[in-house]
Amino acid sequence: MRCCANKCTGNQSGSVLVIVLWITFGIVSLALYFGQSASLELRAADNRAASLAAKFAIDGTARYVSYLLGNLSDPGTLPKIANYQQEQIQIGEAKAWMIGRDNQITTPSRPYYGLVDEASKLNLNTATVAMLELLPGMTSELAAAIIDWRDEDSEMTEVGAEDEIYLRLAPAYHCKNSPFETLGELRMVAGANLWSLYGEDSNLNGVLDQNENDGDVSLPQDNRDGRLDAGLFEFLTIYSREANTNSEGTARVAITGTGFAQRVAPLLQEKYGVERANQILGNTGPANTAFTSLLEFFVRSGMTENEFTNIETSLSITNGAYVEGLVNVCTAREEVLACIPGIGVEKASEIVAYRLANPDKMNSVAWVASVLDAAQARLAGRYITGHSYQFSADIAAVGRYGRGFKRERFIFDTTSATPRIVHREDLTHHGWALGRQTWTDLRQFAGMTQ
Ligand SMILES: [Ca+2]
Ligand SMILES: [Ca+2]
Ligand SMILES: [Ca+2]
Ligand SMILES: [Ca+2]
Repeated sequence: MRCCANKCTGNQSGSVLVIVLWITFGIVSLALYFGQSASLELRAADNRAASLAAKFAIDGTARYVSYLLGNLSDPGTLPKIANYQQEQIQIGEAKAWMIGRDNQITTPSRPYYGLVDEASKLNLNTATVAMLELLPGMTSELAAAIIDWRDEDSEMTEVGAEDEIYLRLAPAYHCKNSPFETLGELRMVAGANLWSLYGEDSNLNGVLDQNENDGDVSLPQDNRDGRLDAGLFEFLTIYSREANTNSEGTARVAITGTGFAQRVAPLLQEKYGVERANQILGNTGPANTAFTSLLEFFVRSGMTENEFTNIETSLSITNGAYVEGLVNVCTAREEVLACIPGIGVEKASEIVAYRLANPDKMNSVAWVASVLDAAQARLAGRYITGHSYQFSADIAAVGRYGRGFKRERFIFDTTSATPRIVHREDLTHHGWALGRQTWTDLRQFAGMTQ
């Protein structure tokens, strides 16, 4: 019996031990769970704080850009890189970058930082179907559908699209029949798809990122040829326009229509004296000659480039309030220049080479006459300008330790005295856009400070 009692006591002690062990295990698990949860909560709060800091950095950088554009020493030109800060802009614990474009390089492997000139692109609302068709990645169907989308009528062009196409879609919608108000609207036009709009540049940073040059290993699909085959978003804008006033706010002198000589004479006399003014007007031909562009006026006037550049922003080819959609020949990339009649693929590379060799001339359209002959200049003139008044700031920012990545694009219009933000768009969903090196640098910095 004693033996049995001892055995029972031993069994009971064993059971108690197991229960105690289970309870201890439970308490430790709970402590670990709450510890882990608190740590995750802390991390999430830290990320939220970083992303808020990044957002404030973007807003701060946008204000900086607004100030910069409101105080340009040379209005109508893209600010020189040396004159402002465009990368690693420190705002509190956050840093911001302006993702730009180097229009002299077709396939950059690392981001270029700076403001982007919207007039360096083709204007979706004014480009002709022939010009649109020449863009890389464009099809004749999409080019025709773009014209049908923006024109008032519902008469379908041969390969285009009007209501009868859009109303058959699910969900159905109407053809717009009025100008594009955002570039993103292009997604709704028949024939547009991810490939035609983005090409290989899935994060729209103008850089050939690793996943954009690895074939099908990761999205997007790409041809792994070491070149960035950009989509239409890269080459198009809807914002380019010039006010029909000069930098002092006075109306420009229209050189179209009859009686242009009487209108231009006072300006020429004021700048260059009566004798020279008469010479210039003598060169331009009969008093009622109409010019289709400032470049044509320059070519026929026999003025020197300097003489013309001094009065260029006082002249205009319209009586309207604005001239819409001219391409800035001083900043446009080769693919855009190739779309312009009179320039084309043949002359586009010569234009780019001339720009590189003559950076000091890039505030006028006059130098183009050194690259094109008179007939080509006459064709090209009505589509080009030497000035820009709309700039985009594609601002990316990170908070503490490189966390909380955010990105927004702002379009600034400087045609009035105070720059206005005419469009603002969140691009964060396109993912990391600052290149591999910045990613590595930020991670290393985080490792050292954490
Ligand atoms: Ca239409
Ligand atoms: Ca890219
Ligand atoms: Ca890929
Ligand atoms: Ca490629």
